[in-house]
Amino acid sequence: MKKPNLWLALVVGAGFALLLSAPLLALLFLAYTTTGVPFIPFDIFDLVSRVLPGSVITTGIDSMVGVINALGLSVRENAKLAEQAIAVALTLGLTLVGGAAYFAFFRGRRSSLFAGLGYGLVVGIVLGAVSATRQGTTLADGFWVLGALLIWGLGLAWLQRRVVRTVTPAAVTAEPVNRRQFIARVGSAAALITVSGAGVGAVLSRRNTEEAPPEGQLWSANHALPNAGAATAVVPGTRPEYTPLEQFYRIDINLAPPTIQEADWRLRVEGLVDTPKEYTLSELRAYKATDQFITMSCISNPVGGELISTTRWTGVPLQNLLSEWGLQENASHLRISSADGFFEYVALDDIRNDPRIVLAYAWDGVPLRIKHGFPLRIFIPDHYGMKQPKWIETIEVVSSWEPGYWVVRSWDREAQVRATSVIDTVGANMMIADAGGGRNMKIPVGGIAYAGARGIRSVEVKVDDGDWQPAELREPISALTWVLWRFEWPFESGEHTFTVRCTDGDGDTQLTEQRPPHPSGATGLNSDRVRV
Ligand SMILES: Nc1nc2c(c(=O)[nH]1)N[C@H]1C(S)=C(S)[C@@H](COP(=O)(O)O)O[C@H]1N2
Ligand SMILES: [Mo]
Repeated sequence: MKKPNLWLALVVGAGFALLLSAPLLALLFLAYTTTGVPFIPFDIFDLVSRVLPGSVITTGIDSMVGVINALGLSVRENAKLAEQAIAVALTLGLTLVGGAAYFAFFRGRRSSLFAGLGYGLVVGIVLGAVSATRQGTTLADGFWVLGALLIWGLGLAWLQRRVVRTVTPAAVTAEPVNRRQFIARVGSAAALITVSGAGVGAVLSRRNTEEAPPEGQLWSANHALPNAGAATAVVPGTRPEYTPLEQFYRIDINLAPPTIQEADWRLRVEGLVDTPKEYTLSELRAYKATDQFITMSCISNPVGGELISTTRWTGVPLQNLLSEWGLQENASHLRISSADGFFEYVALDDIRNDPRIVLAYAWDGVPLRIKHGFPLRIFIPDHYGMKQPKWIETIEVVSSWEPGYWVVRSWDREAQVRATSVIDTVGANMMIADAGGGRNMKIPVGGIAYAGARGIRSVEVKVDDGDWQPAELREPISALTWVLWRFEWPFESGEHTFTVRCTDGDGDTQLTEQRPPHPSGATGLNSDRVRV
């Protein structure tokens, strides 16, 4: 007798794998949000993105950002979600392939339940290893994943036995249950479990990660900004000068941040020191702290992008701790490593020369949020975020520089912030009467300019092909933040293109050549075409 069609077996196998894997993933997601056990799709995704060459990842990120932008969504709010969706889709895709292969292999006969268990065991060992290799996971996490895959294999075998189109007449008659009815029943159970598990999980994860800011405790709720009396007013429509914490951009190598309990956490100092140290968070808090208003930007921020934010950081100047460690003679750098596997190198000379380099534990007067590096992160002026680890656990004193996490992946060694300026708003409906009482009306144009710790010396605006004209600079919150600017343009109706450029505190005008973020940060002019 002929075996049943191979293609049919593949399609049926993929279909049942979907009915099995979707609810299983939903339940695993629920377990992940409630108990913190690993969620396989995130681990697979994180592993894949860690082993793929930097160029592939960069292309991937760029196209994702492109799609999000094309959909008119905010990259800041949706990038992580999009990545998580990709991770789940990738995993579902893998299980479809696995199911199809299984059904194809056993086409025309019933697989035994043991075959399914064995299949689950093999895949489970591989994926369990993927989850267990991740930093901060235990052997128990590996077994959790293995267990999930054993259930998956068993389920696959059970489904295969129920629906296999057997070729022996005896088996056909021994299969009285209507196949269509069976599929309908499995399908609706799968849909129900998937929707409810994923739904509850999503609600819980939202609640877990969106630690509501203790509003009243925020520094900004009770204080005016240092530049509150600035002479130049903000043009309405400009982004907030001081970023609300929940709007602070976020970039992590992993899909989910490591959750660290303060009681278990220590900052370890080791390597080329006479006195290895361990600090608790309260010990660090006991040092004299500094408060700095800082703008931080991601090197992946496109010109005019949202991956840039400003708030007030509180922490200990790192140079004040050095004397406690007994640095050995050949010590030259610190290797700072994080709970998520991220790491970077900082030169001791930079730390000795710059009291602005801090180990920060608070933002806007409250402890760092989990997503943003709780309990400890570093700030290094004038450099992009990729040089500044969050979730710091270990400082190893070493005798040479090595490339850090993103430098290994082909991003700039120095990652010094590039000067950039952005038009946030052209106030087409905000006519201002001429100060002289004349009949000429003006339109306010506003935005930001930022050049790391170098500050901004001037901002100029060009309308269409006209000359560069100076904008007014608003006194910044601090020397480490962006500068808001304002330009009043004598109104002329029609369609116009506004372009902005800035010059940094060293007198260098921003680069005008259009370059993408990779590898050294985006350059080019920002412009805005508006009908007025
Ligand atoms: N441990 C750790 N630190 C990290 C990262 C990370 O993925 N892991 N990302 C870096 C990058 S690329 C940036 S831009 C900033 C972002 O900080 P934020 O998410 O608080 O805005 O953190 C930096 N520090
Ligand atoms: Mo970044």
